[in-house]
Amino acid sequence: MANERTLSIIKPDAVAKNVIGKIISRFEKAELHVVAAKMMHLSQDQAEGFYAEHKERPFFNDLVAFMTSGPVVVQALEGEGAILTNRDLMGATNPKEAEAGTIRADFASSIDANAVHGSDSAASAEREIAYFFNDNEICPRG
Ligand code: RTP
Ligand code: MG
Repeated sequence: MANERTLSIIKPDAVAKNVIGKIISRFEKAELHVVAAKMMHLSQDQAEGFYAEHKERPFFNDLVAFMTSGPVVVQALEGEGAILTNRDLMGATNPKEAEAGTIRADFASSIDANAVHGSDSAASAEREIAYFFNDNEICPRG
């Protein structure tokens, strides 16, 4: 598998539950390395731009309201097959359908407050990492 980068967001519900470390620990155990990170409170424009692909979906306004409801932790993760590895660690979008032991099964409360975001393809990962980080904010592994 190729070395890849993916974008992860620890969403406002998980930050409020004080499980940032527990979630990042799952990435580390799966050999995903944090190569960029910042905590931020997204503006309306930042959240709308980030989720632009969902603009026409019925849940778009709720999604943006939720993502701006409190601080998030945005990270770029790097590792072998990082995009799929992260999606596997996250589990299904709806925590009721997420496999036991996944981040969403363990920490998410609902389909809206579902603890984490992860890029779903190489193209999304590239766009999403560039959306939040300048090149000089990414620290490649030594
Ligand atoms: P994410 O983008 O946050 O990593 O989640 P995902 O790929 O698993 O799900 P996606 O289809 O991209 O949807 C983005 C977020 O929108 C909310 N959602 N609500 N009410 C609904 O039917 C519904 N569907 C999606 C979720 O919070 C999802 O994470
Ligand atoms: Mg998605």
